[in-house]
Amino acid sequence: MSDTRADVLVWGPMHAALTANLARDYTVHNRWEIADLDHWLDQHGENIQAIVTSGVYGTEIAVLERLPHLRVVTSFGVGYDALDMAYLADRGIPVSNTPDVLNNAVAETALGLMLAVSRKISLADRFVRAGEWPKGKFPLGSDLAGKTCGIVGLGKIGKTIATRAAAFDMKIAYYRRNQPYPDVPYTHYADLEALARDADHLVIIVPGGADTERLINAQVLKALGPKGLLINVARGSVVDEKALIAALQAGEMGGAGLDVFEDEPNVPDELLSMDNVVLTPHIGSGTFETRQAMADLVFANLQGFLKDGTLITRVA
Ligand code: 8YV
Repeated sequence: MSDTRADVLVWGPMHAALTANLARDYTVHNRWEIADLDHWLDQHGENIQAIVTSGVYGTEIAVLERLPHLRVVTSFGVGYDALDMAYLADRGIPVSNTPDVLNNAVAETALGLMLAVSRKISLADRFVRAGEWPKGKFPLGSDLAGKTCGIVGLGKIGKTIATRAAAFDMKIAYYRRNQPYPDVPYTHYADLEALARDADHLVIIVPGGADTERLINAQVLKALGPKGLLINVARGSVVDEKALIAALQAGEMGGAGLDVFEDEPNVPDELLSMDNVVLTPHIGSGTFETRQAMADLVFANLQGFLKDGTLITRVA
């Protein structure tokens, strides 16, 4: 079968450069534009060789089962918890993601949220816009300097966050269940609650999925204490959102900076009304430079695989 006009199923709207590259080289089918998917799968399912999806869109086994000649899944994003990895592995279908190219952007988002929450920047902006400034003083914030940044998930993005937080003169500590990493200078905690107790900012950057589901539970949030701040740039699933709301309502923790949520794009009403919480719409990797690099990497993976079976950044 010729690889040049391979049939590719695209799961949801993608970055414009990726969309243009796909349209140039392949026969593209946009899943979200297919009115009768069941009928379409009967007609075209057997032609599909590749899927392009994202860490947000994921996959769906009921659709994958109707693609008997599927050979590869290329995903936009580093996290692949929304993809049916076990099912794909059973069928021997490899998956690629976009690691590394987004480390800086996600780390910058984490630092941005840390600053926004501790210096009340979103609240200060609302204060000025509402004409409150002439009427009185804005409340004080807290320094990052001298505080402890506790990182949950010291992978590549976690380390990138660590170097940036260290540049703000923060002390760096991290949680790892078992042994410390041999090659990092930061303080290791094998006990997550102990890290939460000692951290001023608890920054979550572990992969999503069953292993980390609700890792940040009521006990961890309580351990953070009334001044402790939670920063989540990982996945909503990692934090028990109901427990988070309860801890914030009870004043058991100081505040939160959240880029990810349990049921995106829906954000619980309780959070919307809290002034000590900064909310962003999953913008961790959302910069021009990074999204372009992610788009290029997805395309390079797809092209490489369909040409000669090479996946540059293969997950599994
Ligand atoms: C999204 C992310 O994938 O990389 C990840 O895991 O969460 C993000 O980069 C991206 O926003 C999908 O559009």
